[in-house]
Amino acid sequence: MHQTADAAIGMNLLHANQEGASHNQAHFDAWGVTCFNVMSSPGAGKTVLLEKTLAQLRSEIAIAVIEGDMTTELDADRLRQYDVPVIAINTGRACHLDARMVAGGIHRLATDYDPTQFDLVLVENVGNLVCPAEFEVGEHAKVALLSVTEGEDKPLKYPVMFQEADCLLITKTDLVPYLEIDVHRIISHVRQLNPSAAIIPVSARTGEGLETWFNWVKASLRGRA
Ligand SMILES: Nc1nc2c(ncn2[C@@H]2O[C@H](COP(=O)(O)OP(=O)(O)O)[C@@H](O)[C@H]2O)c(=O)[nH]1
Ligand SMILES: [Mg+2]
Ligand SMILES: [Zn+2]
Ligand SMILES: [Zn+2]
Repeated sequence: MHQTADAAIGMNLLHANQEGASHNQAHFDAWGVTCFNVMSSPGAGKTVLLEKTLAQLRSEIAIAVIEGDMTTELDADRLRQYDVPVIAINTGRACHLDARMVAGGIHRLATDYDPTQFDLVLVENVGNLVCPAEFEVGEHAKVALLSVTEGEDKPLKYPVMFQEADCLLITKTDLVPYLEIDVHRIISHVRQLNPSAAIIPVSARTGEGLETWFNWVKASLRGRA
């Protein structure tokens, strides 16, 4: 009933963002491109996962990356070594990518390349477990990462991210022996919120689970099945 002014402004922002997300998705659909929005806290392993993914799949799937960071092109430069188009977006003080920023990225992609040549656009979002889950950018699937060093309780404390995820990667499983953490408890917390997401424990260090992730990526490409 009663909405504070702040809540009303928040709803308007999300509504305007949703229109932008539909605009971006219409581009992706017209080009036959699938888009994943890759999200996590800072340091959970998004860029390393993208590096492994590009190394393994770029010969099979035409991939481009949209790389969001507050400042710097450090991550973008890491990914450029894989010879795929990487569009860097600096968000300045903003703590998430929004649809308008990503529109700028995909318009640049479409100016510099023939966008219909791509199968997949991977968007690496700004490190943050909160608002990236609410600001859609036109993605067809949300991929969330939670590293084992972050604690079993994080799905319960940041529920929106884990409710919205289509795929959850539990990362850095190589570190489990050094921690007081039970991966099964993480999984059961996620399942309370989200009965259907794919949940894949992975280690970029040992390679555990990466094959399952690569298969999820390939199976989730639209128009390929
Ligand atoms: N032990 C271990 N460290 C990892 C793994 N994946 C990433 N890291 C490390 O975690 C740190 C953050 O990784 P990064 O990909 O930059 O995270 P991002 O901020 O989510 O993009 C780096 O020091 C990585 O080497 C993993 O599977 N195992
Ligand atoms: Mg990164
Ligand atoms: Zn934010
Ligand atoms: Zn447009």
